[in-house]
Amino acid sequence: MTNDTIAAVSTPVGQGGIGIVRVSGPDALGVGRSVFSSRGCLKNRLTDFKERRFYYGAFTDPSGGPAADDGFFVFMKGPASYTGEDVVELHCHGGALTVKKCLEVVLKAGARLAGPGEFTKRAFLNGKLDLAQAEAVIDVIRASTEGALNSARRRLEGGLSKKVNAIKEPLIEMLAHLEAGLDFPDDVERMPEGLLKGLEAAEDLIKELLATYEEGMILREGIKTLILGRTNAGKSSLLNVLLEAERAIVTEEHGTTRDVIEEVLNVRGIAVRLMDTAGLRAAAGRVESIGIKAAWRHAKDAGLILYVIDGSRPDGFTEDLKNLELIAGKKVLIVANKTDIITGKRRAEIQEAFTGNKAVFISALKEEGISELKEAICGAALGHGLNKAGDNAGGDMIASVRHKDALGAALASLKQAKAAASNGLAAEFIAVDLRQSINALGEITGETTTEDILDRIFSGFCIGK
Ligand SMILES: Nc1nc2c(ncn2[C@@H]2O[C@H](COP(=O)(O)OP(=O)(O)O)[C@@H](O)[C@H]2O)c(=O)[nH]1
Ligand SMILES: [Mg+2]
Repeated sequence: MTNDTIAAVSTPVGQGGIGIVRVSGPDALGVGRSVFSSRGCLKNRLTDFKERRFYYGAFTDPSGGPAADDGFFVFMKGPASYTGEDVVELHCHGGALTVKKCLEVVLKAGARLAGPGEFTKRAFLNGKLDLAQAEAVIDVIRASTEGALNSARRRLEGGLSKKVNAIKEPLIEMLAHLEAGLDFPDDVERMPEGLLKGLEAAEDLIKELLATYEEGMILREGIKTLILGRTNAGKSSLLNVLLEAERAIVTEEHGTTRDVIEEVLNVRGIAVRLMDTAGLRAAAGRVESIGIKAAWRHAKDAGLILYVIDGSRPDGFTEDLKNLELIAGKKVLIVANKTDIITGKRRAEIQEAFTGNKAVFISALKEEGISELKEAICGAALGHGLNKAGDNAGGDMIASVRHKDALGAALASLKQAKAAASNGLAAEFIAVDLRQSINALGEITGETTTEDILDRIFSGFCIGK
C-alpha cells in the first residue's frame, strides 16, 4: 500500500540535540494535528498550519495525558516535500526515550510504522527521484570518505541517470522508426538509415560506462588491501605507521602476528580496508599456520596487496618471488621496507629482482616514504586517482552490481540487434532486441523495474529515510 500514512524516527538512535519523527502520507496533517498543541494542552490544538513554518508546542497522546515531549512542528505540503506527499515533522529533544514516545503518539494517532527506506521509495514512486538517484541517497548517508561522498552525490544529482538517458534516447528513436516501418510499411523506409552506426555508438557508450564499475565500487565500498610478506619484513610496523597508532604488536621475534588485523584508513578519499597478516614462512607452529592460511585465503579476493619485503635481507628474495608468483594477476605493490639500513646499491638490486611490480621504498621505523606509498596505493586503486579534494576526476560512475548487470544485459541485446541488422533480418527481429536493450537501460533509472527489485533496493536502507 502506498497511500497510507507512515511514520518513523529519522534521526539516529542515541543522544543528540534534536530528534525528528517524520510522518508522510495523505493524513500526515491530520495525524500531526491530533498530537500537537501549542501550549501542551490539547484544547489548544492548532488547526490552521502554514506550510514550512515552525510552530513550537507539545506532542501529546491523542487520548490525553501528559505530553510526550515538546518541540517544533513543521508541515510540508505535497508534492513539494521529500516524498512528494504531505509531510509533517516533529522535532523533539534528541533522547532515545523522547523520540520513542513522540513516535508512539504519532502511531496512536493513526500512522503506520514505516519500513526501511519507505520514505525514499515513495519519493521514487512519486517521481521526485529516479531509481539511480534514490539508491544514491543511502550511499550519501553511508559515505565515510570524500571520494565515496562525491561519487554518491553526483549520482544523487542525476549525473548517472543523465548518462543512461543519453544512451537510451537515440535507441528509442531508432525503435520508433523501426516500428513505424512495421505499421506503415509503404510510407517509411523499413531499415532506418544509420541504424548500424547508431547501435555501434550506443554500444561504445555502454562499454564506457561499464568500465567505470571497478572504480565506482572502490569509491563506494573501499578497497580490501592485504599486507602480505614473510615474517619480520615489517608488515605490522607498516600497519601502525599508516594508521598512526600502535595497533599491531611489533617485535623482532618471527611469527609475532597470527590473527588477521583489520582497520580502515582513509587514503586521499578512498576507504582502504587494511589487513595485517601472519608472516609467510614454512617453519610455523600450529596457531601461526592457521594465520598463514587465512592470509592466503584473503589474498584471493583482495583488491590490492601490499607485499612487504625486508630490503636488508636479500637472502629472502627468492622466497618472496615465489610468493609473488602465487598472487600473479592481482594488483600488487612491492613495499621495500627498512631503507634506513640499506644502501643505494641494495636498492638497485631490489629494483632489478622485483621488476614485474611497482616498488615503493619505505622505512616503517623512520616513517620515510609513507606519503609516496599512499600516493601509490591511491594510484593502484583508481587508475586516474583523485584530485586533492577527494573528487573523482573520472566523472559519473556506476557503483552497484545492479547497474553492471543492467548495462551488461543492454549490451547483449544491442549486440543481437546489431547482428540481426547486419544479417539483413526483418525489422521485427531488430525491434525486439532493441526494445530489450532499452528496457534493460530503463532498469537503472527505474522506468522498467519490478516490485521485488524495488523491495530489494529499499530494504537495504535505514528506517526513517
Ligand atoms: N631498521 C628497521 N627495522 C624495522 C623497520 N620496520 C620494522 N622493523 C623491525 O623489524 C622487526 C619486525 O617488525 P614487524 O613489524 O613485527 O614485522 P612483521 O613480522 O612483518 O609484522 C621489528 O623488530 C621492527 O622493529 C624499518 O623500517 N627499519
Ligand atoms: Mg606482524
